Formats: sequence, C-alpha cells, structure tokens
Amino acid sequence: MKENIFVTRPSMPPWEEYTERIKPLWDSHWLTNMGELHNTLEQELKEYLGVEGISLMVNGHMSLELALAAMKFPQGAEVITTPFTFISTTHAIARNGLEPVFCDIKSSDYTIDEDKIESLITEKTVAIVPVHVYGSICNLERINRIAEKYELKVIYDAAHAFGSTYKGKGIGTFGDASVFSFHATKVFNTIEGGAVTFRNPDLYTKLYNLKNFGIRSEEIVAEVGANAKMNEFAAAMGLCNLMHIEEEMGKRKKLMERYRELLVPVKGIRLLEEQIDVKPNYAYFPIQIDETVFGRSRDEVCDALKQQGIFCRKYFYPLTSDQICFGDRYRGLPLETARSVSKRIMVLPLYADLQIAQVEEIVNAILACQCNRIK
Ligand code: T4K
Repeated sequence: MKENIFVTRPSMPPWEEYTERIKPLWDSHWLTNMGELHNTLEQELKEYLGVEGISLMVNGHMSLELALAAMKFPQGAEVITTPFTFISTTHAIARNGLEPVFCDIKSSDYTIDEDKIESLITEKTVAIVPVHVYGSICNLERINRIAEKYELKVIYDAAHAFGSTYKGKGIGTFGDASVFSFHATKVFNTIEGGAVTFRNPDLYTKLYNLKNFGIRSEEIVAEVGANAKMNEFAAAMGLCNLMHIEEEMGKRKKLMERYRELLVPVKGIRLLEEQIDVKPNYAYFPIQIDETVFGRSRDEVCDALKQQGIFCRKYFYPLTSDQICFGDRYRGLPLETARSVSKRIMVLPLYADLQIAQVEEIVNAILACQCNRIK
C-alpha cells in the first residue's frame, strides 16, 4: 500500500545520538527545572540565533503568552496583530486580557501590511505583534519606525522563522522580543518547546519568574508565575537536532527548488516570492490557487489530493478573527486581502525526509485536478 504523505513530518536524530544524550539522566535523576541539558541548549541556541538574550520554554504558545505578560501591559490595552496566523498568536493576546486589533496583510508575502498599521493606533494601543508567517519576514524597518514614533512594543511571532536572518542578523534580534516554536512540526524541534529572545537583560529574570512560578529560592516567591519550563528530554532532542540543522534546511531547500521549477509555469498557482536580504529557513511551501484561472478551487484541489493520500493543510483558514470562539466580534472588519488569501491558500508537504519523487507526485496530482476539469 502507498504511504500517506502528510504536510510535515518531524525530523528525528539518529536513535543512538539521542539515547547517548539522555543516558546521564538515569544517573542524575535530574529531569526538569533548568537542568544541565536545558542550560546547554540555551547557550547553544543563543549562539546559533545570534541573540543577546534567550529564555527556553515548554512550547511556542507559552513563550508568546509570557513574552506579552512580561511587558506588563494594562488590562484591555490594544495590540495590533495579523489574523492570518495560527490561532496561538491571537489566543496569547486575548489570554493576557489584551484586545487584538486586526490589521490586514500584504498579498506579496502574507505578513502584516505596515501601511495599514498607523490608522489602527489609538490611545489604548501598547504593542504590535506581527508574525513572520511561513518564515516570510515582516517589514522590520518600517515596523520599527512606527513603534518608535508611537512608543509601542514589538513582539514578533517568529514561530516559523527559526534560523532565518535579515541582512545577516538573526531574526530573533529584532523588536523588543521574538518568539520561536520548537514544536515537532517545525524546522527545528525539541518535540514540544519554544523560546523568547530579547535584548533587554531584565527580561531574562522576568521570564524566569513567569515560567517558574516566580520562585527565586526555597522560601521566596517574588512574582505570580506559571509553569512553562522546558524539560531535559526536550532539551536533549534540541541538542541533537541542532547538530543537523544545516542538513535539515539543505534538504528542504532542494525540495522547494523542485516544487518551484514545476509550479512556476502553472497559470493560476501563485508561489511565495523570495525576499531580498533574507536568508530563508525553508519552513513551509504555501501555494495560492486562483480558481478563475486554474479551473479548480483550493478546496477541490485539497480534497482531490486527500483522496490520493496526500494531506495538505489550509494554513491559515479561517482567519483567527473569524473563528467561532470570537463569535461575530470581528467578522465585519476590513481584512480583504487576508480573507482572499485565506480562501485560496494551501500548504504543500515539506520536510527533510520527503523525496524529490514525492514532490513530483504531489505536483502531478495537482495538475491532474486541472486536466480533469478541462476534459
Ligand atoms: N505562532 C504560530 C504562527 C504558530 O504557527 C504556532 C504553532 C505557534 C505560535 C505556537 O507554537 P507551539 O505552541 O505549537 O509550539 C501545527 C502545530 O501543532 C503548531 O505547532 C503549528 N504552529 C501549526 C501551524 O501546525 P496542527 O493542528 O496543524 O497540528 P497537527 O497535529 O494536525 O499536525 C500537522 C501534521 O504534522 C500532521 O498531519 C502529521 C504531522 N505530525 C504532527 C505531529 C504532532 C507528525 O508527523 N508528527 C507529530 O508528532 O498544528
């Protein structure tokens, strides 16, 4: 029977490498609470990402929630963000008692439309939470200028952008903080995990308190905090995967190049443009299907591929602002580009172990949908 192809598949280090890493834990019995592997990974990632400060977390979502919490914004304050993202971004804002203010996106790279941010700023605005969606980098310079002009904080959701650089600088060095996800489905994974990167050293202590119940010593709890620590087994996975990160991205790059070669000539299918000054991380391969030109809708293509055991995903449909958990609250907002992209987008399978022949099979399956219509 033919193997199903999913949108992604986590990369795992050789079994022996992982077991070597975790073996000492059977002697030490030290499994979590900022253990040796946690601290080593924190140092190694600091160097790899080229950041001044980093705090490891249990996952990307808690990294975002706690990065926002660390800023100590007043309840009800407004945060300008994008609706074209994973629900985590919006939930992190809402769960901090803040009001998400949704800004439209650009059709060129699907990131927040910097031209529309200023018109959304009010007296209650405290921050901008842009997302480097699919690893597409936001307009860092314009966002920085807007933030400086209005004295706003910028917290980048860089869940998709691990290892990317802009003008040679690590993507985690921009804004007041950047948040990474090391979930199993990401370019770099610690099974579950995440991190906040930052320049202000005060944030290290604030985040430490927030991720460890505010405990400073056996008898002192200095702050109200949660539990969002990364454990030693996750850190061990990270240390192993970090050794193979260049190989991981190299394999993804080759697959992406083949996708591009095959799909660029296809009318009605739009690919993400490469960005100037950006070293990409080859995280996702989204395509937009224009039904009027291609002859088949995104949903028809997705369903047809599913029938053949190819499981693409409609990241990100519906927009987070239109999810039922928010009722009709944001349904009338002028988010034309985001709504249009969201209806046409699908993400094709991409992971290091995917074979070039499978990429060709996926593209053939897409093209076959078109032929079926023409017949
Ligand atoms: N901000 C943004 C912009 C994000 O995209 C995310 C997460 C976050 C914040 C929050 O970060 P975390 O708290 O998650 O660290 C997946 C991931 O679970 C999620 O991490 C990711 N974004 C999102 C875009 O995708 P689902 O609901 O699509 O996952 P699921 O379970 O359907 O997995 C997708 C496919 O991956 C499966 O069809 C098969 C494959 N898979 C998955 C897992 C979990 C495997 O092969 N092995 C596995 O262990 O959300």
